[in-house]
Amino acid sequence: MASSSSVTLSQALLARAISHHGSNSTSDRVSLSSALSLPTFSGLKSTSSAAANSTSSKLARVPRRRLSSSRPVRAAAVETLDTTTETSLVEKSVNTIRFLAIDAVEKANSGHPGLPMGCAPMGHILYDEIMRYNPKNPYWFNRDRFVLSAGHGCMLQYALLHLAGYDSVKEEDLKSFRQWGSKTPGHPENFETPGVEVTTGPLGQGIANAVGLALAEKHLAARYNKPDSEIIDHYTYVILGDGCQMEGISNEVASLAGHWGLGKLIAFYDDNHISIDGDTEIAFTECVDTRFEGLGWHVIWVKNGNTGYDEIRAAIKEAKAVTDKPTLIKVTTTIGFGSPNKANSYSVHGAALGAKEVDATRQNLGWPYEPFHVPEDVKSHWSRHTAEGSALEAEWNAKFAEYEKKYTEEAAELKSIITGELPAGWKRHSR
Ligand SMILES: Cc1ncc(C[n+]2csc(CCOP(=O)(O)OP(=O)(O)O)c2C)c(N)n1
Repeated sequence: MASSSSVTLSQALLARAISHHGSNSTSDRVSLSSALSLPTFSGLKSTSSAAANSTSSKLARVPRRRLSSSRPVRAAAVETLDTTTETSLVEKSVNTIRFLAIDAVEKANSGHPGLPMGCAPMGHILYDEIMRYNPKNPYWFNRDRFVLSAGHGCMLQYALLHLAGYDSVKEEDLKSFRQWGSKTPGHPENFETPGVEVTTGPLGQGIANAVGLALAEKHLAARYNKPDSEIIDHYTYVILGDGCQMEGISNEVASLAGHWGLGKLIAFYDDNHISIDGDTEIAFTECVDTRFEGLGWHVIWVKNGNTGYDEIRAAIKEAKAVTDKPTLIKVTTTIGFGSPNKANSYSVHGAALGAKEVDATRQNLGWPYEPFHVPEDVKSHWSRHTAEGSALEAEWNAKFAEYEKKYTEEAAELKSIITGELPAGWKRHSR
């Protein structure tokens, strides 16, 4: 069982967050009680990658690498997939993410389907295999953080929160995408949607916030971790696109992250070569890799972000092994992956595909389901995150209770930082 003090800590966190969100709903209170139940710790499973790669060779080509002195101009892509290939669970989950995004944007007749369709594989791996979080308590303190710096692609984040079991993004919320007052606004808002860490949309801002989150982790770890208890230990993951890379602020914060050696910051650069106006060849041809290396980052290139699940997994493993530098994983993807006539073009960046192209994409990816449908095997695969998340939090609560016994002063200080409550008698001390 969690100690009463760790329960108090959890409650304080949740209460503060709920009041911050202006919500006092029953579902939030239910979330708290499930967050505090303590099922057996089962550890995180990873999905099989062998099956996932079985169709890779048949899938679409990857855009050419940017920046060499003789840059070739890419031809517009037309992707065709062999739909008779048996679909593995990972691919099915990835396609679920793609179609939730396609369907929500279609229903709203507004939004950005291209990024979620291209980034679904890295999104799936992050939320299903890598990140530690508790969907029933989005405010568990030692959770991994995720920031979608390319906030326009927010249907990616909403689909992931939905699959992971966050109460903030139910099916009806996906169906209310971009509607007034919904939990799924056109860009992620941390005060609207529990599970969204920071508001993003202005390009470059998210990566800046992510640097701040990673800095906070490093600072708190340095101040409160003890040789026998790493009480602060979480990663910050971020997805940014070409648009974020073009913004000056992203370079400034990347410089600071490199200077500070933020080893637990892992950024995925969605290198899809398309931006709002067309091919990046027309305006953005710098070598991002060498720039980041110059800023003190470890840089990895995943050449096949569309279907290279193992490549993505290996890159994350390598990134975690580099503890003294932040890592940029450049993931080359195809924007609008799976759309036969719009993939790899700016037309899929910020507009609904249109009924005809949605049908063609369903055909192309072999997706026989109705809009917003999550296949049972995908649902059941993801359902384990609720128990696993509660177990992770319970394990941390127990660790904190031990820490508190040994390091009373530090624990009190840390609690005060986490909850924002000032220590008793602070007025007296401030004079
Ligand atoms: C600071 C800022 N300027 C302009 C915009 C408008 N805008 C939204 S998305 C976008 C293009 C983003 O391109 P990219 O990151 O390549 O996204 P992708 O095309 O891959 O979806 C722009 C210019 C913005 N959101 N923020």
